[in-house]
Amino acid sequence: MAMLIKKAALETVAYKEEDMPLDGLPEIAFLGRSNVGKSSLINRLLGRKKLAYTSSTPGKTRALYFYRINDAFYFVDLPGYGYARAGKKEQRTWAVLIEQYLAERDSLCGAVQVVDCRHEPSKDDLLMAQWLRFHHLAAITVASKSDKLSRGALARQLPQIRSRLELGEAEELLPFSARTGAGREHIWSALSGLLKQYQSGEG
Ligand SMILES: Nc1nc2c(ncn2[C@@H]2O[C@H](COP(=O)(O)OP(=O)(O)OP(=O)(O)O)[C@@H](O)[C@H]2O)c(=O)[nH]1
Ligand SMILES: [Mg+2]
Repeated sequence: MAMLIKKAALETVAYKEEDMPLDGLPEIAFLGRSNVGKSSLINRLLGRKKLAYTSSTPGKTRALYFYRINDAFYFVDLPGYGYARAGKKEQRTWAVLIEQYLAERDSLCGAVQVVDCRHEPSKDDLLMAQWLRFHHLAAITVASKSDKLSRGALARQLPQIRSRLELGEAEELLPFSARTGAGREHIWSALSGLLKQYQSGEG
């Protein structure tokens, strides 16, 4: 069942660690290549069409956007990686900020890695998946833009994505379309699981 969203609002746009919220609410980070549909996924999950900024121009999300939900947890929309047209220096600045956030943030309870269901995951996608596993960060993988493939093509694509990202059998790979909303409920139940796991580990 989808979660009931009573409140959802942008709390903070963080360009550095000092900008991030201090209230200790659990956070779920959304990761993936630029233009893969992270912000669209957030909007669809929350049932708010224009909360997270989306664009057909890649590389638009350049900071960490903290969305506070039901005064209970945050969704954190991270800048997309692998955006070639950003300068090298700018790419490094993002990489440091993101890596520091993922490695050190105490209130981070899980990550959603988004890949485009139509394409073989990139080297950056694989590195990110391996990094998350290495750091024992609970993660689910979402295969976005499923409306762009037929059912058959999607069914053929999913095992390939799974194998390329070296996902174990117990790890979730969930197809999703921000256009139709298909897959939304499964993602919510996985996210509820991450939040519960975190809350039970805390006390
Ligand atoms: N058909 C289709 N288009 C989608 C879907 N999700 C996102 N898009 C489109 O893909 C483009 C990028 O979506 P965003 O949500 O802005 O992607 P992002 O990952 O947040 O991108 P950055 O912020 O640049 O890293 C937009 O034009 C969206 O409308 C989907 O499920 N289906
Ligand atoms: Mg975005």
